[in-house]
Amino acid sequence: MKLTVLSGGVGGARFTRGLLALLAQRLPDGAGGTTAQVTVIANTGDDLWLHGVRVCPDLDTLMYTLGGAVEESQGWGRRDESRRVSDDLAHYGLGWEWFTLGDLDLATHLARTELLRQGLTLSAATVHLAQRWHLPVRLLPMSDDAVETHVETADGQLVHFEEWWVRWRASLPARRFVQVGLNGASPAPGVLEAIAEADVLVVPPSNAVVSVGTILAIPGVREVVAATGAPVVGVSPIIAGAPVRGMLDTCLATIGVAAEAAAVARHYGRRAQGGVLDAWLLDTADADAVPGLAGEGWLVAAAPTLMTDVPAAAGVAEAVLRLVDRLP
Ligand code: FO1
Repeated sequence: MKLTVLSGGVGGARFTRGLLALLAQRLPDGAGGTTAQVTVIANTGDDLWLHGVRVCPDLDTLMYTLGGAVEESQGWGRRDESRRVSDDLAHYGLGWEWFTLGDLDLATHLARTELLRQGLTLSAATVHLAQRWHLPVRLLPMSDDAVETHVETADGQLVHFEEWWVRWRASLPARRFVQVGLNGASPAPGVLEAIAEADVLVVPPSNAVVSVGTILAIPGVREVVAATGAPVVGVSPIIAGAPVRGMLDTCLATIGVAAEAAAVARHYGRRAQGGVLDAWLLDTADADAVPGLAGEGWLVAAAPTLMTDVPAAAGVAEAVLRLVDRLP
């Protein structure tokens, strides 16, 4: 069984970790894992250069989470982290106090940058880094070309998404999101095949605008999602009118979409109507939206979707597979 997940950072990583736990029960490989093949296509629009190294927040969150090294209280970064290097860099007046690299995290960025400078693509560098973590998934960047999400602020300035998100906590009024480099970008090797040849394609509760939205914006990706033989199931990133973490509501408002589970479904759209989804899973807190969506032709279900721990995330994955079973 081949499953493909389009993922941003924390939400997609936690969902995928739950999916793997469920698959290990349902399709065990006898060694605690699963015979199912899971491919994760990661958003790289948050990537940035800092201190001369290439930082890939979503790839790293996925790698650390699925590799068992993530700082669970944050959902990103390494466990048992220290900050000796970034503290000392500050004495040189370099870097930002609002976005710092831990010492262990820095090893990842140094390794990635070394591999890139040897001429490896981001995909090849990611394969190399992932081997150390014995990842139970194939981890693909959405593209080997640099695509960076920026925010156009009210005064027409472009601010890198990470600055807008981390430094300003999305408080700078945003006119729109701009994926710098998008037009010349191609899907990374294996991305289109992973979508076209999947038995199940999942859009997890990642940021629908700047994470999943950016992956779908890579030339050629949306068309393959629309055409894949795989059922495409989405999980709402909004619960009871609010994002579980971060400022997705502000991102949605920027593109004129309400911070409601049903509104995000409609934003993605049903494939029968030129959208990208076949089914939508929302939280029990939003069960009142089910009849309306069903009346529009959606296959929709309500289930607990808060991924507080791995069993809870496995429950979300189970609800997704139950929706897959209900598709014609
Ligand atoms: N988030 C923060 O709120 N503060 C930070 O200093 C910070 C540093 C950082 C370094 C590397 C990295 O991969 C992620 C980091 N993040 C930090 C998290 C980052 O903002 C999130 O992973 C992205 O928002 C995901 O899109």
